[in-house]
Amino acid sequence: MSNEMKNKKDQQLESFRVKDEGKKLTTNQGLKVSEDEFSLNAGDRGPTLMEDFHFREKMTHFDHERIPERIVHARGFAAHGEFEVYESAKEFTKAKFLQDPTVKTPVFVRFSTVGGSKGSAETVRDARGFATKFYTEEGNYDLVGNNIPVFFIQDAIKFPDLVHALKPEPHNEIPQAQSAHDTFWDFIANNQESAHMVMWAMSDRSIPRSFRMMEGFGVHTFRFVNEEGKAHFVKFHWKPVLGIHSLVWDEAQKVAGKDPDFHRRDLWESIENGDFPEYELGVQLISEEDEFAFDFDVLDPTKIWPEEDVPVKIIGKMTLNRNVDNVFAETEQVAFHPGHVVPGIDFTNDPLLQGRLFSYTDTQLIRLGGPNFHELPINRPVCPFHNNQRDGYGRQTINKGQVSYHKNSIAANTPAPASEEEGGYVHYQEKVEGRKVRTRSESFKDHFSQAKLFWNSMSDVEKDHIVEAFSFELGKVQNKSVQQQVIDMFANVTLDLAKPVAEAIGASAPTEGGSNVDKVSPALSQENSVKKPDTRKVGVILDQDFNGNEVKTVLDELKTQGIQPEFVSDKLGVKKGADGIEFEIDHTFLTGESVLFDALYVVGGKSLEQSFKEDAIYFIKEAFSHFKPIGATHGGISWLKEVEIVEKQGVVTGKDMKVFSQNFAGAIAEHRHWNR
Ligand code: HDD
Repeated sequence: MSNEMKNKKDQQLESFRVKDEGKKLTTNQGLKVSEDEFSLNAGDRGPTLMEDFHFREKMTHFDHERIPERIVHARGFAAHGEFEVYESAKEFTKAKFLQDPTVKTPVFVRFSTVGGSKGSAETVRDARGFATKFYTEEGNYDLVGNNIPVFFIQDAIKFPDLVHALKPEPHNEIPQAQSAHDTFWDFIANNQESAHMVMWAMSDRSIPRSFRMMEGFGVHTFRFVNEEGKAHFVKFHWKPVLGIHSLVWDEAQKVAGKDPDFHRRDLWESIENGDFPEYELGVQLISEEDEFAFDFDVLDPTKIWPEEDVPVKIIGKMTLNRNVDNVFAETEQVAFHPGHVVPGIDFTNDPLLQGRLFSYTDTQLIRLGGPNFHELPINRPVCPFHNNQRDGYGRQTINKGQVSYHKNSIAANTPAPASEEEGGYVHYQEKVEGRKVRTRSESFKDHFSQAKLFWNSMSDVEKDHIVEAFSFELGKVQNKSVQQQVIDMFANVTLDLAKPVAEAIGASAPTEGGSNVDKVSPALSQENSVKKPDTRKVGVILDQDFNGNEVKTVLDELKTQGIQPEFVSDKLGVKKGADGIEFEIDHTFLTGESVLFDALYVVGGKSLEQSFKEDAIYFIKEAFSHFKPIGATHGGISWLKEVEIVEKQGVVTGKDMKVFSQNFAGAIAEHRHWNR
C-alpha cells in the first residue's frame, strides 16, 4: 500500500517500522558482527571473556525482555481498523470524530480475557475486554469496555479485592483463568452488588464463539456535551454485524486444550482472509432532566438501561482491517485509559469510573516503565502534542529551546492553553455539593431486580446453561458454607435458579425468596441476535472415491454464502474422487477436532479402514452433542444412520446437491440446534 493510501496512524507507524530481512547483523550500536555462534573465549576450550561486548549486549537485552503483564486483561489480542460515523451526532456531542461521515478515524482495538495470565487459554468462562483507541484529530479517545454491560462492583475501591478473589488463590496459585473456586464465590456472596454481573458471567455471554461475535459496552454512564454546552447521559454499545454467538461449555473447555489461541487465531485469520470484523457503534441517551426518571440510578455501573426503554441509536461503524506487525510493540505496549477523552465526551460521578480514572495511568507507569509511554509508537496521538513535560526513562522527543515551564515570557508564553473555541478541553460544569462521606446512596442498593430481568429475558436453553454454569462453578467450590451463601444470595433473584443449583451441588434448597420483577428485555437474549452463515468453518470429512463433482457443487454453493470449508481425513495430502477430482486435506483426525468447526459436512467415501469410520463417527457424535449443524451426502448418510442421528434438528441430508447446500447453509446460519 502506498503511504498516501494509509490512514494517518498507519503512516505514523510506518516511520517506526524496521525490516531486518536481507540485512547484515549488527550490534545496537550499528557495528557489523562477524560471528554470532561462538562467544569470545580464551582459547577454544577456555572461559568467555568480559570483553565480549556482542555477547554481553545480546544476553543483557534478552535478560530484560519481559515486562510485567497487565494485572487484569493480561491475555489479549488486537487489530487496527477504522471508524466512520453514519451521520453527524452534532445534536448531542461536539466530538469532532462523530461529526463528519466522510471522515475515517483510525482505531486500534484490543480484546482480552480478564482473569488469566498472558499465556492462558482464550475460551475460558470470563468477561472479555473490548478496548478501543480512536486516534482522532483532537487527541486519542479510549473507550475501554467489556462484552458485558455491567460490572461486579459499584465502587473502584473494591477492585483490588475483586481481582484478588478472582485470581489464582495465593497459597497455591490454583486455578488459572477460572472463576470456579472458593475465593471468587466467597467474594460474590459477601458483595451482593455483584448479582447482576454474575448472571451475565454465568450465561453464554462469557464463552463467546469469536471476538467478532460479541457485543462491547462502555459500561459506565458518560456525558455527551454539544457545541451549545448541553449535556446528555450516554452509554456506548458495540453491536457485532455477525450477531452475538457463543460456544457451549463442554466445547469451550475442550477448545482451551486443543487450541488455546482459538480467539486470536480466529481474529487473525479473518483479517488475513479479508473478512473484516465489523461493529456498529450505538448510543443510549438520557437527558439531564431525566436523571431521576428511572427505577435505577444512572450512575450505578451494575445497571443496564433496558434497550426497550432507552433505544440504542446506531451512529457509526468500526471495521477491523489490519493485523499488527509486532504483537509486543503494538498489542502489549498499547496503553488504554478511560480518562483519555476529547471535547464533547465527559465523565459522570459513577464511583467505579471515578476510581478507574486514577488506576490506568498508574498501572502503565509500572508496566511500561515510566512516564513516557505516550511516546511509544502505538500510543502516540496523530495530532501534534506540545507541553512542558520533559525527561524520564526512555524519552524519545528532543524538545528544543530554553523554556519548559508555564507561564513564561521567553517563548511568548507558549505552548499556550487553547480556548474552548480553539479546541481546548473544558470540563462540564456540573454542580457538586456534599459532605465528605464514605457511604453510598440508597438508590444503588437494589441488587436483584435487574438480575431477575436478565433471567426473565433468557430463552429456556439459555436458562439451562446458566443453571449448568452455576452448578459447575459452585461444584468446584470446596467450602460448604460459601456454596450455601451463594445459593441463598441467588434465591433473592429466582428460585428457578437457586433450587436446581442447590440440588446439583448438594446444598440445602431455598423454599422462599425470588424477586417479583416480571419485566422482560428481549434484547438481552442471544437467541434474538443476527444469524448469518458468513465466515462459519465447516469440517468436510471425506475419504477416497467420493463423487468429486457433487462435492465441488456443494462447496461452491457454501462458499457463495461466505462459509469456509476445510477438509478433514485420516492423512494429509490429496484425496481423489471416483471421477478424478482431487482435494487437498487441511487437517487429520489427529490435528483437527470437531470442536474447532462450526459444522460438519460428512461426505464419506470408500475407506476399508475401520479406524477411519471410528474417527469420523467420533467427530460426528461430538459435533452433534454440541448442537452443531451436520450435513451428509453420499456414503456419509449411512454413517449418520448407523449412529442414529438422522432426522434430527439441524441434521441435513440430501441427494440433490443444490437443495442440500441451501438447506445446510440455512442450518449453519442458525448456529446451534437445541431441540435434539
Ligand atoms: Fe479495567 C485494564 C475494562 C474496571 C483497572 N480494564 C482493562 C482493560 C479493559 C478494562 C478492557 C484492558 C485494556 C487493554 O486491552 O489494555 N475495567 C474495564 C471495565 C471496567 C473496569 C469495562 C468496569 C466498568 N478496571 C476497572 C476498575 C479498575 C480497573 C474499577 C481499578 C480501579 N483495568 C484496570 C487496570 C488495567 C485494566 C489495572 C490493567 C492493565 C491496564 O489497566 O492497562 O488499570
